[in-house]
Amino acid sequence: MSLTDALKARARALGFCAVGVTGAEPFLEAGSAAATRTAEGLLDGLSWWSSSRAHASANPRRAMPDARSVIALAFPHPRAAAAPSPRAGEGRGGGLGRIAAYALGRDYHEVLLERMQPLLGMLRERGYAAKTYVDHGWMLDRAAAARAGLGWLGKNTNLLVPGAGSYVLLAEIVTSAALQPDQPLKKTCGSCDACLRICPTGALVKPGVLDNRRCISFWTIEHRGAIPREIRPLIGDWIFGCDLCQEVCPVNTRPATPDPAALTAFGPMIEPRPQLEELLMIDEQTFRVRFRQSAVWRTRRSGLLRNVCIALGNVADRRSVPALLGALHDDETLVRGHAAWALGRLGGPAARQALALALRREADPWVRDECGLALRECGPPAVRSAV
Ligand code: B12
Ligand code: SF4
Ligand code: SF4
Repeated sequence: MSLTDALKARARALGFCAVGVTGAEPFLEAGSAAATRTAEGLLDGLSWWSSSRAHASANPRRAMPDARSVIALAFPHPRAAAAPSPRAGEGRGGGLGRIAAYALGRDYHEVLLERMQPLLGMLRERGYAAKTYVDHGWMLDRAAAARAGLGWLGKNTNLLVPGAGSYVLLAEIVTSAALQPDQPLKKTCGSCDACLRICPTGALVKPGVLDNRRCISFWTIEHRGAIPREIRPLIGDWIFGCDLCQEVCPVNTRPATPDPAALTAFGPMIEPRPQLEELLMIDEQTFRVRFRQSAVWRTRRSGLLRNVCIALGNVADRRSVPALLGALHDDETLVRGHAAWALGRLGGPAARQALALALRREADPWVRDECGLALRECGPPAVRSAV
């Protein structure tokens, strides 16, 4: 068996649902697409992204000048069983949030890096150099996967793997070994445009082109600080990431059953539709225990609770008012300001009274602004008070 075939067989045995090889020459077209999109502002907001990173990420030889091949790998991640939305009046109120499927298990960077180690060992024991990339490395993961024939780039920008769909995470091994390359697939999305139509923010500005500053995934995961008021209503009940453009994708409706061993790698899953009110009450220690192993950790407690407040404002169930009143006293200004916004959306006498009180005691200028705007949104009090 050739080294290429042996590596592929081992990768499959390790739970990767697709594996392919491409040469280490730069991804010229993808690199120039990334550079153009960066220049057009479509990646604005990502503090760690830059034009030079776009160029560098298109060159697998950047960190290994003698690289000959790129092994592209796709690993399936767990998906929550489709849960029906809670009907109005059900449960104890406040509604449920939604967490993107890729974040439900253990942080995938760790899972994939672990799974790649035996492949690295196979290369290194034969004297070849080998370097791993998973997401945060400087590499265009989707371009590598597409050129190595793992799947095709969908109109929602995700890589679609035949038989497995887009609920996969991507990684690469750049190596000095000269492996047998694969050819890109000829498949396309055809006339389907379901993802473009479902996106609530219009983030998919053209087929295959995403405007980062409109994507719910960006706002709820990557953005630090306050979320612009005009974006908040569009976020719906997502509190970490967004899967809408994948959920409607017909390629994902009949995915091959992922290897149970591969799914075990992600460990116990967190709740995909957590109770929003309950989340709003978690302290730093509880957040640490509950999310330390998951990608949700990235938002820290303040970012997650900011998102929870927005979801509560969008679910707009007045039974959440007491929980939001508590959040007006949170130590984090980010949480207090977004709690005020949510109370403005819910309205009613209790929300109005709490916002008026908060306005009197609040010292932070931004939170004060949010309280004032929320009070206006609540409308005039039913009975005019003396104050
Ligand atoms: C920045 C980033 C984001 C940003 C911006 C996304 C974006 N579209 O650029 C935000 C925060 C919004 C985001 C969201 C998500 N992300 Co993200 N993200 C990344 C990251 C770190 C860099 C992506 C990047 O370089 N973008 C710049 C654009 C221009 O490049 P690109 O998207 O990689 O690829 C495009 C170009 O290369 C071009 N291209 C490629 N070949 C060619 C050839 C030709 C001829 C041309 C013209 C163009 C072209 O088309 C590609 C697709 O648009 C990658 C990891 C990585 N290192 O690659 C993960 C990654 C893309 N994300 C991933 C995931 C899972 C997600 C989410 C699904 C998470 C979620 N559920 O919330 C969403 C999906 C949103 C969406 N519809 O894309 C996975 C995608 C897996 C897959 N099946 O494709 C990746 C690969 C991480 C990983 N290692 O698995 N993400
Ligand atoms: S992840 Fe959500 S917001 Fe982003 S492009 Fe897809 S549907 Fe739109
Ligand atoms: S929903 Fe349709 S257009 Fe969008 S990625 Fe899937 S197949 Fe392609």
